[in-house]
Parts: sequence; structure tokens; C-alpha cells
Amino acid sequence: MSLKDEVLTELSNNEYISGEEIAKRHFVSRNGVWKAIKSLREEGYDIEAVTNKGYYLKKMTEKINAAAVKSDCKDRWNVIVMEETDSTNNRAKEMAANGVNEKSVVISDSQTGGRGRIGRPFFSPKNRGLYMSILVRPKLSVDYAPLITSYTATAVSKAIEKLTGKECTQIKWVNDIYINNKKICGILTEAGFDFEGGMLDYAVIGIGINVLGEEFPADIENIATSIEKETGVKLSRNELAAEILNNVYNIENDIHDKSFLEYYRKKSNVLGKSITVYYGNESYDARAVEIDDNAALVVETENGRKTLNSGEVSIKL
Ligand code: BT5
Repeated sequence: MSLKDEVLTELSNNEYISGEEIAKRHFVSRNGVWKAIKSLREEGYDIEAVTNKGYYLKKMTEKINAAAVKSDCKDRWNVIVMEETDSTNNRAKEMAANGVNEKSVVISDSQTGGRGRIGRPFFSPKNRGLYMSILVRPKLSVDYAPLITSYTATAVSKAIEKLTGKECTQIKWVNDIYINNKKICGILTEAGFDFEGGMLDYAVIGIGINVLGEEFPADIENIATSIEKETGVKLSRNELAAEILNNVYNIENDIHDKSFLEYYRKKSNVLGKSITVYYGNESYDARAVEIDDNAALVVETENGRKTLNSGEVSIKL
């Protein structure tokens, strides 16, 4: 950790701390602390200095910062923050291949090749979104793997509602979160398996959330929106990341337990609706009647019931 990050961690306790105290704790000079404070201020942190009391952090900047994320995490996470990368899922998969065992997350301020399912692009401009990939190695059999995405959707929905203070989200089966009928989040889970044992080796859970800003490219402007645009609340991306990590820390137990499905069903915007199901190049009309205990969508069609384990649906107006 750089001295700047250490100073930020010291300042994250919501109390005054003197430069002398920070210097003593980290075996550096007071001048070193002053330089770290100066560069934090340049990054936008609002740090007050009061004689005889010390420094006080008034407001976290919107810049994504590993120390700020960690300071709001209840548990221990390995947090890696980047300015720009092609896809945070790629970075997290590399870490998995290199044998990283700790619960980790890669967050980037922007992505040049952010992707959704079947290679679709995910718009990931800088300073506006939260693009994060969580690397975990839960002891789960292959049968449980499809539940990871729906579990994460509940974690993200709960985090957004807690921090905005608004019951505003809906979950569109299987991997999207909506506010006011427009998409604010997509989730892409990629996993590695141990074929012999039938167990998950790792899961990389990619989460892309439109947090701030109003403008979207023409091809998605009718379907995409942001938390700020819909709720008027400018969330801190660092706090949002930490809250999501807090919600998924017990992934292994939570997925075995399956009780998250109750929330998932409650928040579903497809249950009970007439929908179109897209399957490869084909599509058919159906009615969404149930989300089963594997998070599969059960639909009623002219030819009887079908259970969809994955795929794409759209809601008919
Ligand atoms: C998804 O796929 O929505 C999953 C997106 C996952 C993105 C995260 S960001 C961190 C990590 N790193 C990555 O590279 N990916 C993950 P899908 O359901 O296939 O939806 C893709 C479709 O959503 C596109 O074809 C667009 O129509 C639409 N879309 C693209 N960018 C969007 C955005 N920023 N907001 C809302 N909709 C968007």
C-alpha cells in the first residue's frame, strides 16, 4: 500500500487525526504525510486541517480508490483498482489462472472492451460507472453454478436500495437490474470447473452499473439509464462497491441455502407477465409463471410448460 493509501485509510475513521500521529504510526516524516495529504486533495478529497486537532476527511471523492473501498468492507478483500482496462473480467480470470486464492475484486474506472453475454459490448465510460469483477472460489458443485448470477443480482439490488434509501430496483431474469423499466446493471458470470470432481474451481462475477450521468450512446439510449438519472441520488462508487462485496462475502453458504431466491422472486419484473423468449435465432411468446429453485424461469407456452435455464426474454407491453 502506498503512503497515500495508508493516510487515506487513517482518515477514513471519521475523526480528527494529527499529522504527527500518522507519521508515527507509519514510520514516515511529517513532511511525507503532508505530501500525501496534498496529493489526496489534488485528487479531490476534501480534507480539513484544524490547529491542535489535525486532519479530517469531510467527503470522499468519486474517484475509485482501493483504500476507500476497503474501509467500508466488513470483511477482508483483496481490492485492485485500475484507471482503464479492456475488461475487468479478463483481469480477474488471469488472477484465477495465476492461482490467486484470496477473495478478490478488480475495479476499473473505465473499460475499453467491456462485454456482456455472447460477446455483446457493455458501454463503460470513465468517471460514471462501477465496473467490477469479483473472483471467488466457493466450494459449490456444478449444479449450483447457475445460481451465482441471480444471487449476485439480489446482492446488487439490495446494495443500491440501501444506499439510495429507495425501493427502486427490479430484477429482469436473469442478469439485469432495472430502475423505471430501464437497465442500470448487467452481470456476466464466467466460471472454471474441475471436470473430474464436478466442482467449481473459480467464479469471476462481472458487474457493470451505470451510477452517474445522463447521456448514453444512441443504440442504447432507449433501454439504458443510471441510478443518478432515475433517483437523483449520486452514489459513491466506492461505497457501492463495498456494499456489494459485503453482500456477497458468504456466497458459498448463501447459495447452498437458496433463501435469497425469495427476494429475487419478489423483485422480478417478468413473473406473471407475457413475454417473448429468444432462443438462438428463434423466438416465441409465453407467460412467465415461476422462478424455480435453480433460478430457472418456468414459462407457459401454447405447447405446455418449459423451463429456461438461461437465455433472453423481453417483456411485452
Ligand atoms: C450484460 O450482458 O448486461 C452483462 C454486462 C456485464 C458488464 C460487466 S462490467 C465489469 C465486467 N467486465 C466486463 O467486461 N463485463 C462485466 P447482456 O445481458 O448480454 O447485455 C448486453 C446488452 O446490454 C448490450 O447488447 C446492450 O444492448 C446493453 N448495454 C450495453 N451497455 C449498457 C450499459 N452501460 N447500460 C445498460 N445497457 C447496456
